[in-house]
Amino acid sequence: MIIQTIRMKSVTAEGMGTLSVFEAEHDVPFAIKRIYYIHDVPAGVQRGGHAHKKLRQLLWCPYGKIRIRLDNGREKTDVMLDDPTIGLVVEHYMWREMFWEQDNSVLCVAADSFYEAEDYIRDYDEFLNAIKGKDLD
Ligand code: T46
Repeated sequence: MIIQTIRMKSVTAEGMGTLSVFEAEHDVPFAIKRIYYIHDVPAGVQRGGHAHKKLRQLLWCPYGKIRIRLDNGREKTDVMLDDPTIGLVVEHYMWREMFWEQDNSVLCVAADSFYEAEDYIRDYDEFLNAIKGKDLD
């Protein structure tokens, strides 16, 4: 499975912290239409458990530690988001599960489309059927 990550540009000011930035279309391989974030999550919680038909997203964790399990129907890979300067590109037809490894870790997401409930596949067997015959990475 090909895992695409993006390292953000970071500017550190001595003793004053770091500013990290990515730009839509320049650093992220799509135009961004929606930003959301998931917060106030206790450690041990699992979210996700779905794929998208069209949606492409960039996930990053500005604070804490979140494990992302990606499953393309043939293989599964875990990616640990514990570095605020790393973004993970999650393409369509990729089953994802998110595991909160640390209290109050924040998951930020930049998405290429507005929210559409119909774009979700929330049943794993339906996901496996949907990817049959598709030429996906
Ligand atoms: C994803 C992972 C990484 C909205 O009303 N608008 C929105 O833009 C979103 C993203 C969600 N919602 C509603 C839909 C549900 O009633 O918020 C509720 C929680 O959504 P969900 O259970 O899908 O949350 P997660 O954390 O399982 O998944 C979310 C995204 O939905 C999903 O696209 O890839 O984060």
